[in-house]
Amino acid sequence: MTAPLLVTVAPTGAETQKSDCLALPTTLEELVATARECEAAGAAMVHVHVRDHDHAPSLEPARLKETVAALRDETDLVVQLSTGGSVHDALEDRLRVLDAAPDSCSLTMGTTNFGDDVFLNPWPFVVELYTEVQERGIVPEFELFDLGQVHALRRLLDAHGLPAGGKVHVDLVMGVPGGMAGTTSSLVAAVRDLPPEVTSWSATGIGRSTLPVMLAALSAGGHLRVGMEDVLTMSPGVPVSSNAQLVRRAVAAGELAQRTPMTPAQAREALGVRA
Ligand code: KMH
Ligand code: ZN
Repeated sequence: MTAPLLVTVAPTGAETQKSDCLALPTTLEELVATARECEAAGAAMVHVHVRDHDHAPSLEPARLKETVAALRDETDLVVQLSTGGSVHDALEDRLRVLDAAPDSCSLTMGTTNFGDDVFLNPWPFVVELYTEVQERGIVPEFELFDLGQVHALRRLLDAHGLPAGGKVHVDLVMGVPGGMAGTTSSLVAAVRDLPPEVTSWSATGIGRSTLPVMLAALSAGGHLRVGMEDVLTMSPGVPVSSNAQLVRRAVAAGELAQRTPMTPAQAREALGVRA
């Protein structure tokens, strides 16, 4: 086996209704159980969106803190909170996510059409979020939904320097209706133009682009994000039964590419997350 493979699981997201998918982990108990199963299956990081008692997306500070604490108690996973929230969340609520002091947080590099909605990330918000994470020692994962955001990352790093921990990790989120296509050619174009400061990158393909993006990322030496935030079927008409099923498939694909899953400790080191 050669280069270790970071597998991140995004178990819940903010755009799928529990009523449309009962296997979606929306309670704290379900989330923790999922995280434990995914860790056992080879995930090293969890990308977290929380839900309220009605299973609706929530950025309530106490709920976020409780979730970070529970995931730290019950797993060794690197805990990454979403600052993207849902397409309906206010920017100030998304900034307040940092008060829950996760190991890592997502940080999207620009505004993207998101189906019929808009995922809003104006430049001043991106800069404010980045400045805050630098000050608080939270390691960002730069989420790139579009090729223009590759260049926005270059602009950010040029103007504001490196994140805490000195590493720069990127996740290409591909195949969102409104963003870059989930294809090998888009992945190659994005990876080719990543700024030189980037130390690691992963990719995830939404919906039917999941497998093409996974295979393209592995062949290009990247890492993987998988999970029910991004895809709800294993193949056309076959629903995903659990997040661990998706992690197991990613680990198996990694093994074919002679990549061993990173442990959470290896992931901390690779991402510059403090122990
Ligand atoms: N729910 C999407 C609009 C992130 O977590 O940072 C945004 C999202 C990205 O999921
Ligand atoms: Zn997310």
